[in-house]
Amino acid sequence: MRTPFIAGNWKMHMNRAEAGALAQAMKNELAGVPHKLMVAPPFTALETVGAVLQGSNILLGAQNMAPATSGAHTGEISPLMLKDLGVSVVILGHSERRHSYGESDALINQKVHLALQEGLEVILCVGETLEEREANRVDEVVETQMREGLKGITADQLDKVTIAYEPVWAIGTGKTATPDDADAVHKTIRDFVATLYGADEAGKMVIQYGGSVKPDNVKGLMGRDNIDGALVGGASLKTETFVPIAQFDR
Ligand code: G2H
Repeated sequence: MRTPFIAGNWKMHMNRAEAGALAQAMKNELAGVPHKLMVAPPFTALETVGAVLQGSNILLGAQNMAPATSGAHTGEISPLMLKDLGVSVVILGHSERRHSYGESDALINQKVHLALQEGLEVILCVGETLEEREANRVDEVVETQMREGLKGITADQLDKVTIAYEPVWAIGTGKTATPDDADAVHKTIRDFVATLYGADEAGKMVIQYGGSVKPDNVKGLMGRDNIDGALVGGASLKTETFVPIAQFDR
């Protein structure tokens, strides 16, 4: 059985006081939830949120990291700096990084290697644009992102990797893939993990869905065989919406 994994991606929202207050409310309301939980505040609030989450069942995540541990990388954040702040999970290859900041599969692969080497867990995001979906290229796109993103990663290392399927057309748009649409791509992803690493690893792989997950669609999505969790953006910014998502029950 795969443990459901619900993660909040706070993106570029909230100052330290707001983030700390939200983390405190989530810590209180989500104590005892049996799923794996994580929130990824902006870098500037990591220390504050990390301090609040001490002793809670919510992991501290980061939204990105540099492909290097130190040096002349103006504006970047090293995995060592993230670990120093208590971060244990890093989101890599989010579509906003790929599409707004030009991150390539090769760069994302470098980051995946370094994060795992440094003992961080990775959420590797994959997903197609609307144009790619309309051209019937969904499988090809997610398979390429996975093959290239995971290049050189061993089966042993894969235990620390979660895949997040985020169709770009469903991100922050209010459009959600139907449970059928999402489950079909999740199955493609799982089958592809089997091709790369074998059936055992594929069976263990936690695959999150991301893209306008809300309290009223979470149950339908999580009820599907290949959907093991969610990477939640907009709805992770309020307890009223994140708490019911995180508490979902199949
Ligand atoms: C997809 C998701 C979280 P939202 O980016 O990563 O955001 O739930 O706002 O679509």
